Amino acid sequence: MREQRYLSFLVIIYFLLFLPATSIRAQEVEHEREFDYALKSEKGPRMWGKLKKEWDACNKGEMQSPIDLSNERVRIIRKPEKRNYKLCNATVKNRGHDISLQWHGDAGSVLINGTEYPLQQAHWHSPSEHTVNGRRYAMEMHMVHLNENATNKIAVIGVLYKFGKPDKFLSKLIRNISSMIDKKDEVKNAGMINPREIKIGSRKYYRYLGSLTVPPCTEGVIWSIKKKVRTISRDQVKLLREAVHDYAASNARPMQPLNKRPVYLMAPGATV
Ligand SMILES: *[C@@H]1O[C@H](CO)[C@@H](O)[C@H](O)[C@H]1NC(C)=O
Ligand SMILES: *[C@@H]1O[C@H](CO)[C@@H](O)[C@H](O)[C@H]1NC(C)=O
Ligand SMILES: *[C@@H]1O[C@H](CO)[C@@H](O)[C@H](O)[C@H]1NC(C)=O
Ligand SMILES: CC(=O)N[C@H]1CO[C@H](CO)[C@@H](O)[C@@H]1O
Ligand SMILES: [Zn+2]
Repeated sequence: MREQRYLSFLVIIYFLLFLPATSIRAQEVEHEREFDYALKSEKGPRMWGKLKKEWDACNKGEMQSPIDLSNERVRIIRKPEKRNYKLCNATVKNRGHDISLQWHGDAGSVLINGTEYPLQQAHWHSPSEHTVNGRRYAMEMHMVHLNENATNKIAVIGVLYKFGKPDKFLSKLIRNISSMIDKKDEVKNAGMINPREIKIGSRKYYRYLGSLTVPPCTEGVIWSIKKKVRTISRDQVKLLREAVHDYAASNARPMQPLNKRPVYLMAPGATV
């Protein structure tokens, strides 16, 4: 009798102590990794469209990003792109799959074909997602703009980086990013940041219609990839890779089919 009591006591203790712990741990793992970048993983790029119904476009879409930007299929068009950015309060967030800089309030906008697209956030991918004539670069930054009233609601400006001198803008964020290594969902106040400080370089850029390069892979994204390749130091790339979770240390989505989409090289001014 005593022994039986003792046994049920043990069973109860077991349920109280261990089961909640294991189920919470399982949830955390689940929560940490909605998708990853390993080609053969069950949550890898080839499976994204099957993981959730809302992510359908990742597998079924016909105008997905990234793509290779090759000279022979680029058509030249002269059209200026106007950027009008403003000083604005920002936070740095570790999203697990990348580090993002999010502006809160009016950070200004970019004017595309007569429509204003307010700036929301910027984030980094390494190596680059887009390639130019088959060449992949060390890093690619995306500045994401959103106008919920427009037909194409999202406009992304992309900048490519090769190894060289450190990027000055990223240097300013080093302390914040270093403080959130491998801490998913960590948010740090970055203070007032003017997006104009992000050096973008040339006025020439590639323009095509694509998608977000992470789930839900939403289509109708107006892409502007700057032609000028800027530089970033090896330490900066290393830090950004260390900061995100292991499953996203390399967070570039594989190349997507072009499907006969036109790609333009926009070259305002007299020379190309
Ligand atoms: C910026 O945002 C942070 C956190 O949201 C807040 O504490 C701070 O007061 C804001 N600064 C300004 C100048 O609005
Ligand atoms: C620009 O806007 C006009 C009308 O608003 C539209 O007809 C045209 O297709 C747009 N061009 C591009 C490249 O989106
Ligand atoms: C979208 O439309 C709403 C309502 O007219 C307006 O308040 C908002 O500023 C518009 N957004 C943009 C980005 O133009
Ligand atoms: C934790 C940390 O390094 N926070 C810094 C983030 O950047 C702002 C602006 O430079 C600093 O004021 C914080 O101390
Ligand atoms: Zn991106």
